Amino acid sequence: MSRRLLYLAFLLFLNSSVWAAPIIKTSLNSGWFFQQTDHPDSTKWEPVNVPHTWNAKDAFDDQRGYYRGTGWYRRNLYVDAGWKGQKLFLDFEGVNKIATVFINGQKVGEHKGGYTAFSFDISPYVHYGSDNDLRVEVSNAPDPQIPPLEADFTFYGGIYRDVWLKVENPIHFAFAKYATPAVYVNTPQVSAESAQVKVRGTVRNESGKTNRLLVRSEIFSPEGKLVAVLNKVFTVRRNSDRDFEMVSKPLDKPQLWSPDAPNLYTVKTTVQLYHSNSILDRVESPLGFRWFKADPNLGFFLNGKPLKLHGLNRHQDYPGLGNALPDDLHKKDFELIKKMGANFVRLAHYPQAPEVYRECDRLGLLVWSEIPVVNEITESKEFTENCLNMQREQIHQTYNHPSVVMYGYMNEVFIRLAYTKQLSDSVRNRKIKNTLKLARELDSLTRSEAPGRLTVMALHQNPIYNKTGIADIPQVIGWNLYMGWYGGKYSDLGSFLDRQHAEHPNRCIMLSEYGPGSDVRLHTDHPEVWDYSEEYQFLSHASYRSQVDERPYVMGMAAWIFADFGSEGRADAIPHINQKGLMTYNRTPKDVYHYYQVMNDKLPRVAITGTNYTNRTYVADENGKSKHEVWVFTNSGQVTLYRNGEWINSQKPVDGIVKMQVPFVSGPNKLLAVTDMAEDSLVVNVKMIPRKLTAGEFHTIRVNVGSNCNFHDELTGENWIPDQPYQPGSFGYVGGDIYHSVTWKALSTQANIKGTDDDPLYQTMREGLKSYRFDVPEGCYKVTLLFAEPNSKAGQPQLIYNLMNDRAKQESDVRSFGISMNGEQEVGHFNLARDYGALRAVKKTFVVNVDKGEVLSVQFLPEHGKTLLSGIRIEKR
Ligand code: GCB
Repeated sequence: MSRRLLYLAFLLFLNSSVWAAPIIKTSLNSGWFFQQTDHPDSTKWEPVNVPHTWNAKDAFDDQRGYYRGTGWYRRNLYVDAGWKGQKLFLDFEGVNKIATVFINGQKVGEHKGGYTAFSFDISPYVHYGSDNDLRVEVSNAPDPQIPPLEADFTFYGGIYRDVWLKVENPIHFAFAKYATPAVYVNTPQVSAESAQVKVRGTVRNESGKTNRLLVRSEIFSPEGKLVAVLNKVFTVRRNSDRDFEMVSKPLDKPQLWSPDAPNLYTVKTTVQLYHSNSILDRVESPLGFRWFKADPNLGFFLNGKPLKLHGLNRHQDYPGLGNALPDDLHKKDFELIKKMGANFVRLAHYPQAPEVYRECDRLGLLVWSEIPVVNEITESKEFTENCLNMQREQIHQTYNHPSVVMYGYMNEVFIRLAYTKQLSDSVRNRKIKNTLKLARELDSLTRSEAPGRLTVMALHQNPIYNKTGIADIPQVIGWNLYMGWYGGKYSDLGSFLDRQHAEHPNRCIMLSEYGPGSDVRLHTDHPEVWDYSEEYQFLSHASYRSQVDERPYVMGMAAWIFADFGSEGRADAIPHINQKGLMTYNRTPKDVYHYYQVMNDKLPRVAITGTNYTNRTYVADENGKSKHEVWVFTNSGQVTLYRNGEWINSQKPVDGIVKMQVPFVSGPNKLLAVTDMAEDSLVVNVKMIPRKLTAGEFHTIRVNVGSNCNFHDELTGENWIPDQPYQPGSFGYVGGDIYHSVTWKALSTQANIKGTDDDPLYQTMREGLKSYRFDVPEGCYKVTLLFAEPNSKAGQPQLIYNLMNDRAKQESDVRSFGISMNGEQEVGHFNLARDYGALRAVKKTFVVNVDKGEVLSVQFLPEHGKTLLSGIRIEKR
């Protein structure tokens, strides 16, 4: 053969062995236009890209609520003339929560549920070789038929995950039904010695002709080596589907998948005409060789060995973006989770982006994935169908991921019922019966669609789950326990778990949520429940960790939660944000994150708490120093602490923690913690306020009145130090009590304080105080007082029946008082509610001269109700 002919033959060979037609998968994320309205107006389109949500801003503003309604998206879709005869699909990875897709004005389909993917065949609707008008109507309006009905997170609306266009050969793996290619991979037999791989699926033939087809799966090792090939030949009649199934011969010594060694194989499955090498469709699936089980006495086992699950829960939002995250940010989160040493993640409370599961496979994170049936159900056929369908979608879409070990379907499903007092017994019993019925249906669907995975449900701390028997339905029970926050003490955890284990010895249990809220701006030497200090959060997590680790029957624990997240109705120290994160909303690690990182590490580690508290203001003692506890945590032995090179103390850790008194000096304090094998250092800069305010030069004092916490204003770098009773020569309050919110008995208002970002400063206060005193040297001072009226109903017109109700009356009472400085009345009839409204930050500054022999005393003179004060700042001019 001449060289020319050879070349031609080579070209022919290339042509026939690659693709019959291009299989195109291309993102459609750019070039959209959006309108937040029921009825789009042709002039008002705003350009956007997806991922997109319309609630990124309004779920965080000072108004109550956020837009829950309709939004319209549109974009042009040019359809190539060459695609005629192919199948065109639009894939949406997630739209919250009802999406209706139109092409050129014709309805293509509708999808219900905000957290699973869907796919529509648009081939019949498009014009080839021409522009097409693609529109999506989206609604996140409350809908009693679609879970979640209510929950402690924001239901951001929009096309908030990626959108894809796929162009496929008419013969392809069936996928539109569950938006996932119908190729399912599992391991019917797997051990360290050998494993078998089963590949099953469905081929759809929309070619108009009956065809003989070859399906081939190639299994590649983590290093990319081809280790097995499976083939199946069959005929598919025209316009029909055909299922296939292939099982490999045992593969010797598979590399097992685990958190320590996430060895990931790949299965490449193709379909082609039997008599041609042309590949018509192909799918790549991850494959991990692993097996697991849960044991009621011995906990969780992976690959035959016990493995305590140590991890966390994760929500999917981010500052400024709401839930509309690019994949890179999902990836970043999971890398941070892995870096913390976690081996387990609960995807709360809904299926997350496809990238998330890929990352968990890659990084070696065991996953609990669940559908968003939260707090309560609707007793209807439609709701049941929507739940079942969501669970089917979740399972089909995540089936091949070795990381997924548990499928959940309910979170605290009786919490609404437990808090609704006025129900008659018959209604209550009916609701319970219907919830159990739904749980059974979801559980059996899960077991049949995902055999080998564990079914799971999360419960809140209430006997109703045991009494009704709902806790006996799934294979694993997760307890969401907030002892030491919503009630009780954090040391109560172990006894609760022991009781559960004793009373239900055949049940596999784990801790699926726990942990207090915290704010990196709040720090204290005297942590208390609800103070939002990092210190309280730290102590509580450390105690939970040792209580779980001491109990082999507890499968593991998942902290609530990886990072702070948007929950519009909340009023933590940052409004609209649930602050129980191990990281802040913008992913700054809190002490607890470092704590888990150290405890999860197999290598010796030690770390000092307070990485977000390195600039401090302390009041000096007689020696000009200030003694405070420093906490060090370690997974290894004795810890020695040095301050600026000076030996402070050596101690053995208890539950991984040592606490040592350190006399801080003014200026930098370099703390160095050393164990046999590891060390950590932290530089703490201290501004010292002299004990006697007349000693030395006086500048400024800022006091976070009514609080045990130092508040660090991130913008100005100022510290507002904790409150103290008056001490002669120094400063402090005279009289009054710490304000406690009526609803939560919390230390603070638990309300959004409008007009400030420094909510914690205003949320805590003293009520009924007589005066605030500073024994300052003579001079001219600027005195700034901070207030917020805590009673949300104060100053509102009263309904007559409220007068009968003491609490309502007390709440609505008009508070007024006078303020005087060193005996001179400055303000009378000061009425916060009348002049500023309730829950609004108010600052009042006075200029006061302190003469020789005088001190500075701010007096509060009650007129109606109690006096109050949230903060006070004294600056020498
Ligand atoms: C829970 C819920 C979770 C909440 C959490 C909390 O038990 O399952 O959705 O966000 O408590 O912070 O109160």
